Amino acid sequence: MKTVLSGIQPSGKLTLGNYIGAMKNFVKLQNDYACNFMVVDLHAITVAQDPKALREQSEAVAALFIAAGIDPGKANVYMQSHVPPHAELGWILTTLTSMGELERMTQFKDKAAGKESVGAGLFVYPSLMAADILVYNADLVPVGEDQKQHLELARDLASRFNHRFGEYFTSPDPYIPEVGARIMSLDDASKKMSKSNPNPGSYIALLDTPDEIRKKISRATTDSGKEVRYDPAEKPEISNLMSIYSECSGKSLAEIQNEYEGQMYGGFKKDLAEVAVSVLEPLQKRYYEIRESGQLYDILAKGADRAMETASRTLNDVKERMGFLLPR
Ligand code: AQP
Repeated sequence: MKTVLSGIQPSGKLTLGNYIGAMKNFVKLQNDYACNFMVVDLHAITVAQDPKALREQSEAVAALFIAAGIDPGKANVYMQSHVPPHAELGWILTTLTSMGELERMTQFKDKAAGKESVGAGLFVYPSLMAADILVYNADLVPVGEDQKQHLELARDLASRFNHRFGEYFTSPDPYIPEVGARIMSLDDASKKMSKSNPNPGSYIALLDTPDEIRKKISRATTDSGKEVRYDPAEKPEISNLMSIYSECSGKSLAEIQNEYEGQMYGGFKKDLAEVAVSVLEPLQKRYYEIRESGQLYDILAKGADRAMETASRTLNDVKERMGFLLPR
């Protein structure tokens, strides 16, 4: 069975962007692949996190994985920091990464823009992400469009390692959805929807109440015209809302366009809000059940134990190939 690896940072409230771009695909893949889905807490600390908030958000992300439909009996669900080989292989791969490669990362440029001081962790984060993937020799990585460049680095590091120390790592492929790979911000369609955006009106959080969802969608910025037409270049804002509609309803963009032909934005937005609520309400119900069940830590421990078996083996093999003395 081929292997899948992906993760989500507990760096804020998960958004509909995280769900559509990543989690929906996690659920699809779990039946056909050996899946590892992590809460990537080591990545989250590349920007400052309040300890209490980090704990709460970590539990929330783990519970949302399961609420979204990931079955911990099929897929390993765990905390990245509970499997130490991630951090150790991350350091090893950092030593194989050039400054130039990291300087070219657009996500780093975006996150560092306008900041007086930027942590070194944010800069080297793509090497840690490469380690996350390579430590399981993952074949497939379901991610949103924004992670494509980081995945390219993972492929380059795999082949660099293989070239220097002998064939070992598999070259991972990205698995990016055709629609919804980049859900944009509700207040500015030139930026992606992001959980760390300081304006909560810019995103729909998976745990927003139905009324909050309705309010946010009704206030979402729309293009100056009137037509509900999919045209990301000319009508980026309405196109973004149509992508969300399509992903939440299962209807194609063409079907949605036909359905709303000749209608104004108002009616479309009202329906979109109900479609989003119909996806999120049952997910939220499951989420609160899981949080109350007291089973979360047990699920995370089992997931980490299973992941650790492969990860520690890989780390030993890597060290041996590189000339480290292994403990006897
Ligand atoms: N807007 C988005 N559209 C589609 N996919 C998205 N993803 C994130 N935002 C969108 C995908 O969600 C997965 C988890 O992302 P992450 O938490 O590791 O970090 P991120 O990509 O930096 O996501 P955020 O929400 O923007 O977090 P912050 O604000 O903390 O940086 C990834 O597969 C990502 O592609």
